[in-house]
Amino acid sequence: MRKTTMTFAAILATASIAQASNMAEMDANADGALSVEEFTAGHEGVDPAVFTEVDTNKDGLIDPSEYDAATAEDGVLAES
Ligand SMILES: [Ca+2]
Ligand SMILES: [Ca+2]
Repeated sequence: MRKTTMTFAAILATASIAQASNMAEMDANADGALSVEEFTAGHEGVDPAVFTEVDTNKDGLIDPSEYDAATAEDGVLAES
């Protein structure tokens, strides 16, 4: 019983960390921005057209502010 509770707590902790560093985890070359390859690898099954939508300044990279905007409540990547 005790072990089950501990495991559940560990899963919760891991989930909140993953949420916070989501973009950093997808940033495979650690340049602080997401290429279309990094973005589609991080969002399995995503339509590449979504990348274009998230990349609001159309420089071919998603920077943290663009990613934040996309994951905000009314953003393209908002979880429904
Ligand atoms: Ca990158
Ligand atoms: Ca951009």
